[in-house]
Amino acid sequence: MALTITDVKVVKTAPQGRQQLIVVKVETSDPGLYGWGCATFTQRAAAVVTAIEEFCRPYVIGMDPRRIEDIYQALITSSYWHSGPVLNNAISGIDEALWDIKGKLANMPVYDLIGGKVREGADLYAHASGDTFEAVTESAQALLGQGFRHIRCQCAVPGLSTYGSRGRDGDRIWEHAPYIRIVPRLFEHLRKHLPEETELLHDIHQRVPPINAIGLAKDLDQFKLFFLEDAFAPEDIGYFALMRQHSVTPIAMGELFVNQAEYLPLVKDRQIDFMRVHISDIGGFSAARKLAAYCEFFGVRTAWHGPGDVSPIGHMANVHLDLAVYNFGIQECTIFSDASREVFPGSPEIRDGYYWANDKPGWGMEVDEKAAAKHPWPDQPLRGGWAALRRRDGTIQRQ
Ligand code: GCO
Ligand code: MG
Repeated sequence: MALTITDVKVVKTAPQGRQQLIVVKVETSDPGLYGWGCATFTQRAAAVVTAIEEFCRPYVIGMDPRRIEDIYQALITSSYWHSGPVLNNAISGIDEALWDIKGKLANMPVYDLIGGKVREGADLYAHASGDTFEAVTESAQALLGQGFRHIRCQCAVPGLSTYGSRGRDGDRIWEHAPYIRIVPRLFEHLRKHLPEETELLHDIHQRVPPINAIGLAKDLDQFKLFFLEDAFAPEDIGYFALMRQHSVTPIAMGELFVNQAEYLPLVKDRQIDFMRVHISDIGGFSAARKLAAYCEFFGVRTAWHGPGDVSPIGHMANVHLDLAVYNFGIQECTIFSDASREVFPGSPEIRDGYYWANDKPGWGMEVDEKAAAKHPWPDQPLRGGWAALRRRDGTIQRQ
């Protein structure tokens, strides 16, 4: 039977605070058969919308939506220069929508299309933060009380705009030296006050010179973290070999990767332990399932990026992989607002520290377009871009 793509629509919504979410709807010649995909890149959202509407939409209309891999490869090669977060997110929106359609055609959840469940739920980590060690401890204790077993802990550094704490929007000043002095003391405090079985995580967010990040990992060895994240920027991944010689703290990396040339060598050389790409940033579900299989052969576990600037459709794509991929490690979670759940019925449920999918076909999710329209993107001076972060002397600092 002939089946073609008849339209590609972009839904822009912000039901979860300032995050400018983008989801893509692919419609087909079969009335009522459509799919949803995540194309969210909040700091350059308007550029992704243009890439979808001006380039991807006219290119895929008329194609057979069942040919996911062919469409994915065609979209990549339709511009000689490719890759990068804008184009990859645009492709992801379409790619993930095609997997949703495939599941609906097969009357199966996507996790069944890729081999079926190997576990029932996706074990999660949640975020604890605060201005003092005591506040971080209380925040972690509250999460333990909600059933989480894995907690990422971040503490404000006085006077500095610290990643992962409320101090972030202050004066936009950052110095790494006080930070690397405070973090080991934070974990010493947490180990004294939290139950010993608590799994602790931390995100450096590429804000420290590479050799100091190696020193920090070494200092943290004694606290037996579940993982330490983004010790280096993608430009500095050459330092991972040295990291391995000095620390046995498990290493997570990947949310900033956009191209396989960046991440495959780290896996092959067993220099990281957790691969945590932002799935839409590498091109979507098709790219991520291949990457998961590659990682399995090298003993590297998955820990897909799951912050608030992934749409709930994107979170669900994470969860379908989490359920079906043997080498799953952990899943970062976002606690969805009520408004977000109204816009995205069927979003992953959190119970007992796990994300649960439902057994409906495709992603098992819907987007309520009327509810989405009630949450337009907010006016922002930089249209979602981040204001500069600087050292005290004025030097621009990676965020
Ligand atoms: C994480 C991330 C995020 C990013 C954010 C950038 O580990 O969850 O570091 O918090 O900072 O996604 O837009
Ligand atoms: Mg991170």
